Amino acid sequence: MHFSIISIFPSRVQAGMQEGVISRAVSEKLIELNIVNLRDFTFDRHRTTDDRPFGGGEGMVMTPEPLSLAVKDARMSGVERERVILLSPQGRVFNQQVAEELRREEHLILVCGRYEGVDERFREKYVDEELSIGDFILTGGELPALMIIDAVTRLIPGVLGCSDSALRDTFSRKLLKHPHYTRPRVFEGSEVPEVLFSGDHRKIEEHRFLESVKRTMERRPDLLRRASFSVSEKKLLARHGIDPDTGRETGQ
Ligand code: 4HQ
Repeated sequence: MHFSIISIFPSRVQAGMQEGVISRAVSEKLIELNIVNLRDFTFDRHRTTDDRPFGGGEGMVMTPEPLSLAVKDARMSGVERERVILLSPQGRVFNQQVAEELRREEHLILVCGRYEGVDERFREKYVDEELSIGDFILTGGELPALMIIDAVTRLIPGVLGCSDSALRDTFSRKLLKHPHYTRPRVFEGSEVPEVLFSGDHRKIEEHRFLESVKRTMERRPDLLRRASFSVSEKKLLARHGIDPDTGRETGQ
């Protein structure tokens, strides 16, 4: 899979992917990254990428010409599934489902805006989709682009060590993860739950499942309403006095 990132801060984008899982995915040729310096597509002495807004008002707007030239330059011949994504708080909110959808593309061109945003005509003519990573305002689209590359890359087969660990993750099953424990067995007076030493794998799985449901109920009840449980999971929840729909203790 190919990723192109268009930015006026190419070194910051580079720095954000220099170690860990993503850089390994690059060296193992599971993904290819192409960082495009937007200033390479300016022709004035100051290499300008922004200008004052028509109609007046605060802030600067990114001019459409360099952005359009950078997108045309990033395009690859022979690639059919290509998507130009603009990072912006006005976009569809990115989540695990969107990450899975993007994984099916061959080439993502991620456009990182700065200032107040980009000229509307660039958006209309070149952008396939706007994505937001959440309801807050950042200084630029570079971190959102890195987050999207990270979330999509770990879904590519071979990127994570354990082949199916991406599938068991928190959001593919719409439940939060159970608590994790490792050594030491006692930390500042707190012990690891006894059941985890029982060697009874069925009991351990049941314990973890119940902890997941309880956490989800406490922290993200919105997720629980969308979770679906198997017959045996429902029975287990009922045995522990938990309503499978609300996660609440039934008191029975
Ligand atoms: N910005 N999700 C403004 C974001 C953002 C977000 C990126 C700030 C674009 C022009 N991007 N620039 N939230 O806050 O993606």
